[in-house]
Amino acid sequence: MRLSSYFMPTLKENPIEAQIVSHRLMLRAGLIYQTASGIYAWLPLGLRVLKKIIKIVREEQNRAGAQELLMPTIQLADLWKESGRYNDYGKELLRISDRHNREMLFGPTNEEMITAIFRDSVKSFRELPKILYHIQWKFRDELRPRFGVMRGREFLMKDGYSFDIDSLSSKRSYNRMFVAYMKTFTRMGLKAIPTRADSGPIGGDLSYEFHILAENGDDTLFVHRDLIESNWKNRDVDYDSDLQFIIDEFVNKCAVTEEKYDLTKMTNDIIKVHGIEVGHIFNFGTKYSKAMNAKVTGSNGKLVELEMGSYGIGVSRLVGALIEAFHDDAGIVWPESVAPFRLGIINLKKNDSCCSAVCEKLYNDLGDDVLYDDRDERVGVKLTDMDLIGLPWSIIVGPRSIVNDRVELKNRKTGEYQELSIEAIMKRFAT
Ligand code: 5CA
Repeated sequence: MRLSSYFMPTLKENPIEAQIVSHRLMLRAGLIYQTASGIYAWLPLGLRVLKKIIKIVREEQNRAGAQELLMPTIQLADLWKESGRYNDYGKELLRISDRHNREMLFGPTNEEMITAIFRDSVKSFRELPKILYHIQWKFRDELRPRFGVMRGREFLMKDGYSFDIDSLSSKRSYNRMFVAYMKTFTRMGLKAIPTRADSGPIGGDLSYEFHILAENGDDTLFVHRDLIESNWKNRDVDYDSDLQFIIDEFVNKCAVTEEKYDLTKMTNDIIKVHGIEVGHIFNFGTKYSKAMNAKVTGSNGKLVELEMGSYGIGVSRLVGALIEAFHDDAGIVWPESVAPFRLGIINLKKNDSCCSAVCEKLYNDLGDDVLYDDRDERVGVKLTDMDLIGLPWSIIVGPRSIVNDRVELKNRKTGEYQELSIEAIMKRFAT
């Protein structure tokens, strides 16, 4: 992409409405635009990050055996009356009606809809287990939307749902998702802490939240020191094997949300910290299948209620959480796996034909994941903007080094510059 024609409306000043650094930087770097309280448009640069996050989420869900579908955002209220949540959900639920005065709602989550789909399509235990997921916009009319995309009203979620014949098999599906979540967040460069939590309006008695530790985190947690210091490495996992031993690495050490705080279990090793909830998994047994009469025939020919779980990842929230975790005074410092572009090219002298020719060549040869700052701007502005938007690498092409066929490579994270030949650059970054 050429920056001279790219739509990237950056701001010089800090927007006063933004209270935390990720919200400030998302507005300043032109990632999002607020259209209403808690509702954002994703501008091109922000959308690229969102898509990279989606790709990782999708790959890890598929790897764990989950299958993608896509359910609508608008749901019939009747479904929610079946489960009883139409009354329970309260004002967070955006209730609407169509031209026939039929009661509808903008989905805040999809347990009811997926249960109905499954109930009407699957009749036998032979078709189990199944995990289905989608990545879809949700709406929750939050009382206090704040911190930009961190607590929005409209937000993007990956929500998955498992269907099993009995609780043992359901626990296996739950374990698969637990491990898939650890792999997903690790690939984004994040350290996620699985934290025992309340299940709230989703229901059930087994639920873990996945938290990124951050000073500005909305949630208070009590976490064992070892978990904070641990460094979980991504690894290949055989999803058909017993995954419990991986999960035990985490759940054997105490990490709880404030609601689960129990003074009698606290020791000196347990530390009070703040976290951002980026994922939440639930095993709620037959709560929805019972209420909605979702049954299959078991191996003995008798009808059994489906055992279910649900698994959420805050896809749009992750953009904010990542920035909370990765920034410095100059701006965002994206990990490579989720950076909007992997590489920037800065032309220090646009009217120097040699500099421009080298930039053009690098830009044409290095693939799609490159942002070329070909603007007629001062060098200072170009360098500042590149730091603000936080691309992991930038190639700086200036008249002095170019005479020796060399350019500078800047590492955004360390701030280090390295002079390299054009050939070496090509070798390193060609895709
Ligand atoms: N149906 C279940 C899981 S599929 C569910 O809705 N779980 S949830 O309520 O915990 O939401 C899942 C994830 O969505 C949360 O962990 C959080 O990361 C994200 N999320 C929830 N509310 C918001 C919000 N208002 N703004 C941004 N992200 C949110």
